[in-house]
Amino acid sequence: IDNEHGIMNQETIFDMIRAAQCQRTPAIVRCTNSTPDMMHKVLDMGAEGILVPVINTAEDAREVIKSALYPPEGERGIAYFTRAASYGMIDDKAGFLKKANEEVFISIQLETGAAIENLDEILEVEGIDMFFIGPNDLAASLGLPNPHPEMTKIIKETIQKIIAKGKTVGIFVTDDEAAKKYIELGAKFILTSITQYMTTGVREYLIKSKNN
Ligand code: 3PY
Ligand code: MG
Repeated sequence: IDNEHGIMNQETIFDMIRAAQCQRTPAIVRCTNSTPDMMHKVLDMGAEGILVPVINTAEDAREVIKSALYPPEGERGIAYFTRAASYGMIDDKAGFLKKANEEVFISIQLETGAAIENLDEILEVEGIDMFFIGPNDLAASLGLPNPHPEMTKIIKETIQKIIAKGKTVGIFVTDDEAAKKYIELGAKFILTSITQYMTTGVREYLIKSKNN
């Protein structure tokens, strides 16, 4: 549920989380930024996880962990009346906090030259479940077009480094070829946007209708 670039208010995000879960699909919300209030809100709504953009340093990554976990591991504010806490219908409060910390899916986006430079330290941060590469921002940050052979090399090396640390990689793709390529390289989480499939279809349709 993309609330970095998607246009949604909190109620819409809440509905989308519930709709996903009705289909037994875990809901992961891409936050607008790394401010704690955004993460707290969507986790209180009952999202299974968060994806946090533009993480540049190990310190940034640690801040995300702090926001996503309840004490003692983190600083997530506690409320037992939220949807995440079954609206107060829990008896074992300590057990609830522990389980929430164990189960929350925490992922961060590596999408700047700084993140690539600091990758080794970022990968040392305990508790990040997935390291997601954002090729568009990364290319812009490095002053490169995308696609570009240098981008391909950097992305491949980044994927290899993440996997060598025993961690999980995710990446954004715009077509099935790229998805296949990154899955072969070891990516386990593929993010895409439906809009481009619609616009590609519309373009093909317009070309065909012009030719007829
Ligand atoms: C990027 O490519 O920068 C992304 O964040 C993809 O979602
Ligand atoms: Mg991005």
